[in-house]
Amino acid sequence: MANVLYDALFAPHAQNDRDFLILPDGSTLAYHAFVAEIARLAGALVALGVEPGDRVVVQTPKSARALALYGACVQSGAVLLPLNTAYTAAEVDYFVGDAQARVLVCDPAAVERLGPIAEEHGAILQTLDAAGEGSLAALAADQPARFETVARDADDLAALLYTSGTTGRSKGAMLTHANLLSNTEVLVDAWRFGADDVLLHALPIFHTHGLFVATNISLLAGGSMILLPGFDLEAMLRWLPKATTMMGVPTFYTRLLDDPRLRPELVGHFRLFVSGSAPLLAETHVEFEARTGHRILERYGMTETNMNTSNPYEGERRAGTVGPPLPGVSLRVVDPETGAALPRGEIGMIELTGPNVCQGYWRMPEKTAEAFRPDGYFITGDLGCIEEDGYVRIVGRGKDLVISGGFNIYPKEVELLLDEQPGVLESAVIGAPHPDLGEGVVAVLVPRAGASLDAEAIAASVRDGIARFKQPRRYYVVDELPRNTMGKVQKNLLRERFSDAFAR
Ligand code: MCA
Ligand code: AMP
Repeated sequence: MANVLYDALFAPHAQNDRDFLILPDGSTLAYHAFVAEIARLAGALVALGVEPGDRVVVQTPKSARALALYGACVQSGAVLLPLNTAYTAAEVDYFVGDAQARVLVCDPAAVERLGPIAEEHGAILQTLDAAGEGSLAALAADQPARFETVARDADDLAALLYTSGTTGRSKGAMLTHANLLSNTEVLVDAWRFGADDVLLHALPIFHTHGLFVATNISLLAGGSMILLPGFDLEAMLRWLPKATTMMGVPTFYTRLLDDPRLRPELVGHFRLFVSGSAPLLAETHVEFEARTGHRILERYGMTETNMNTSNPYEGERRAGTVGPPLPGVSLRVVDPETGAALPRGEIGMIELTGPNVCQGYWRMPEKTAEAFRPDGYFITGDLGCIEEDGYVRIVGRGKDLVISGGFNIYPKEVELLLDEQPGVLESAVIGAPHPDLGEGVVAVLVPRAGASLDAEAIAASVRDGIARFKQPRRYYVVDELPRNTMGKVQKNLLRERFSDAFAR
């Protein structure tokens, strides 16, 4: 039976003897073995009662089996909901409840924290650890290496990826089989991926970049991936000579540049370096070329839209731009107030449409309606312009968002928590330039009359509420927040004032 994504990405490899994964200890996993593992995991999901369309929430360390679990969700018709491993129990609670998960897969070390959450929401708890072992692995081991693929159409959901809103709760972007496959096909072609490519994979597998862009492209092209648990500089330097391509957030590149061992000999054989998820400074682009001879290919994407634009493989990779729209993507820049299209060169809101754009937000029709124009264009919240020759330049964000090391932090969520702290009248959370992470999280606090604030005590008390990467790394106390005549906090003034919060 037809299953759009499975048939394109996984089924063709059922008899493929070539290596798909190269693991940190040097061992390899052949394509056919990966497909068999997917079948066993799909059998395990069905044995647990998973039915087509059910949500499977996964918060596990990165491993070959965790990656196979993505394939298993596709093959069994389930909807994968991957979660950042840094999320606290309170955060996981929301996702499991909102998505009405059938299964929650977590690290065995998290069972005590997450067991009650699974129980409360009627989800079945399973485990997978960093070695890919756990109750789900044990269940899968008893399943056959073949699984009757569940039929899924182009418009059926493959994944729910949550992104926070500028106000209020996190929203699940509904990604269909067609959304994911169409983008993969375009990127394999645009970036010339082939079966001889070896991709150095150090990104997390709970976000689009590591999960869909890197993995789906490798699968469709039939290439292999060196699957590292995360970004470790020594491991990167060890593995770079064995790879031909790498995808990373800008922090990957600045960290490599900070090491004198990044020399042309190390990467002379490389075919392609891709950067995305956060702005790559033009100086990083220039410095990387000077040090290695490679021009990083920068592209622009979003959880809701997959990849939208890309600098060309052949042709000029222009520093400070994200390149023209990818084939099939129609992109325009409009006046944020009126929605009127702006001429080339003028800065406004970036809006786009194409087969890559998600179907809206899970069970939030009003949020979906707000995110799209009546003619179907998705409002990205990013500000930019289209240069005369079609290259897109992102110049800022119309949405209140901090991107730190490629992770998104929505200030509102942090501010709500800070405002609850004793002695705090109000707060503003901003991003300040950070030498390693691009932006770092800064909290500006206003005390209640007569109160004196203890930043350390406040930092300690927000610790269990939100993931570590969202927690402010600098606290400042001010008498009042700057406001415009409408009473809105002028964060641009705060960003200027605290721009050196993380100065080297
Ligand atoms: C780790 N920490 C962070 C971050 N990561 N703090 C702020 N921002 C971060 N991104 C904190 C930890 O809590 C810890 O704090 C300390 O830093 C060290 O943790 P560790 O895990 O050792 O950090 P790391 O391994 O050095 O990780 C940094 C990293 C990682 C390599 C930049 O965050 C990363 O892999 N980021 C990639 C994110 C990504 O894939 N984004 C794509 C999403 P403490 O020591 O105080 O406890 S966007 C997307 O998918 C769209 C569609 C797109 O366009 O691609
Ligand atoms: P997310 O919702 O986590 O997928 O983050 C998407 C956001 O990351 C976009 O809306 C942009 O603000 C930002 N982003 C992604 N790629 C780039 C890039 N190459 N340059 C600048 N910003 C980027």
